[in-house]
Amino acid sequence: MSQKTILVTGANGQLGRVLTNSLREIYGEGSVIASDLNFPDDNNDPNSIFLDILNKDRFKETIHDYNITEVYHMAAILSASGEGNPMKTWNVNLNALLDLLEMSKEMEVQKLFFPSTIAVFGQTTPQVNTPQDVPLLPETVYGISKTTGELWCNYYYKRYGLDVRSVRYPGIISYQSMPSGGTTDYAVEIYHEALKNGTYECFLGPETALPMMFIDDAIRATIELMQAPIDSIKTRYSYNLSAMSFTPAQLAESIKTALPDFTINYKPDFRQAIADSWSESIDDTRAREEWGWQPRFDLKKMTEIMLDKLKPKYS
Ligand code: AKB
Repeated sequence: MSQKTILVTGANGQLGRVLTNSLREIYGEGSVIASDLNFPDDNNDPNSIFLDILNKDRFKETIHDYNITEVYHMAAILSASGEGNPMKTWNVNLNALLDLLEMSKEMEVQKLFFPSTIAVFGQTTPQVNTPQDVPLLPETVYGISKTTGELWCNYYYKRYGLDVRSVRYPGIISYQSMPSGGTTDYAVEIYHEALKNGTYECFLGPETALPMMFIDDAIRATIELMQAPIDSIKTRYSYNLSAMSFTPAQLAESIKTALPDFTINYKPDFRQAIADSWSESIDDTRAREEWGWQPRFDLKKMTEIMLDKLKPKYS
């Protein structure tokens, strides 16, 4: 067992929850402190704490009081919600990261994980097989904050030697909790609605291809990156990360193989423009070469698991 003490911010979010559990399986329950603004009413986890990351003093005290050596900074406002309150999104996604980078430099934090996203891409980016190094011109405040965050992470590594590691997550599909505030959320909602009502109204058009990833791959990527030998991590802003890419129509077809009566209709809203500004698919050669990344789940396998896991909830 390692001596590290880990803090997960945003630990009640879609990724944070599953990540916290996986880290506890590896490092032990008491070595992973879960923090968030809200937890479920029935939460009885003794290692969970309320933490508002905009409260800098409290953030600092938490790192000090728990002797935190590693932080997975998962707290963020996602693309669709972010457009509702750009200044708050900037504060949460960027200013709190800057506070954390500064605290990490001054305190005992040795390693930091920063989740970036395909939202850093924009109209200047080749949309198919988007390479690692491309001009970034994001169009959402979420994308702008994550692009800037990547640059600051790179700066703290180069200037102060802080071991910051990061991936650009695609849309994440999970059965453990509902995502909220993202443009890729349709790809989770659709499974719930298929089982509950047999039909789904999609807020993106049928041909909108986006990069996606099953939660198990996303969590394994995060942990493998953080466990990789320091010399292998040569990219300090953020790694492109890829598993699969599909459209709402293709996802609906895959659900129909198990639920033939499932129907879908399309009513694109403001999230269509956000999706249209992002990549369709990602080239993650750099992650594969530098720290051995390999996805394990494709659309077929993921659909089987999603329907299997969610079925008891609706039957
Ligand atoms: C979102 O849709 O905003 C997120 C993301 C792709 O980062 N899931």
